[in-house]
Amino acid sequence: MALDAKTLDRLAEHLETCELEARDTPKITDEHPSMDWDDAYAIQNRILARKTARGARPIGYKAGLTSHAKMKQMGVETPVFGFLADYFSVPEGGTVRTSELIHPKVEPEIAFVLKRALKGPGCHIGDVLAATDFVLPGIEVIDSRYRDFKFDLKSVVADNTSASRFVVGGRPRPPHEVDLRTVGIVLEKNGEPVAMGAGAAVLGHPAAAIAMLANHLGKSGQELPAGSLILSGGVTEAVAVAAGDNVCLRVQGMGSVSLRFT
Ligand code: 0L1
Ligand code: MG
Repeated sequence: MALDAKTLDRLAEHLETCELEARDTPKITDEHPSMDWDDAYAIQNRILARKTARGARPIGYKAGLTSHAKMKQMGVETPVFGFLADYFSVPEGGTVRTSELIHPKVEPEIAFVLKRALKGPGCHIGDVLAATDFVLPGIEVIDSRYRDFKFDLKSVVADNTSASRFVVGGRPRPPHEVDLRTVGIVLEKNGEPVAMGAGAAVLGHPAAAIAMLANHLGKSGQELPAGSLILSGGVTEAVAVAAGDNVCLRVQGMGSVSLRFT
């Protein structure tokens, strides 16, 4: 690690305050260019610890930058991982207040819910499918705390991979009833299709993102617990939203899920 504990604490407090007060900031590597990957995940873990100390509950994980469309949009090449806290969750058809966010964008995703714990290393797509209870449509609302979404990967990891809100719903299906590679998705904004794709856009198979996450956590002796909800990453590039927008994600054979922004 390149940063000391005091600096990690200070950066976690800074980024979480930006989240809670909907304020943007320059990317943190501008001031700490030597920050390494362990520092970045240590800051993210400190943000989680701050939230749980105030009574928030971790309910799952997310993989980000798992599709070529997203990687190209952000000019990066590696997936990243973050956590989901209970207050990120919005009810199906529910409302997101844009006054609580900086510059939200939405991503169409396939969500997984596990019936058994998953632990890496060596976790593969087959393990993921065997441990999955059901898959369902999800819309992630990302809201990077970095000014104009200008960041590098380590800064993004420290900022909990831009996680802010999400909704899941539609028609949950056991994973063996759906071909997650060919499943089609359409994201609509205000009734117009704005992005479309197929599950294979996520690392060839969305379950591959979950396997990568399990292997990543396995490096530090952690597992994905049974019951975890995991967002596998945007199938398409992210779409900017503003107050007044209605967003709906339709996933072939899995119904639809929607959100509105006020
Ligand atoms: O979920 C995601 O793919 C977001 C990863 C973080 C980068 C961004 O803010 O787009
Ligand atoms: Mg995402």
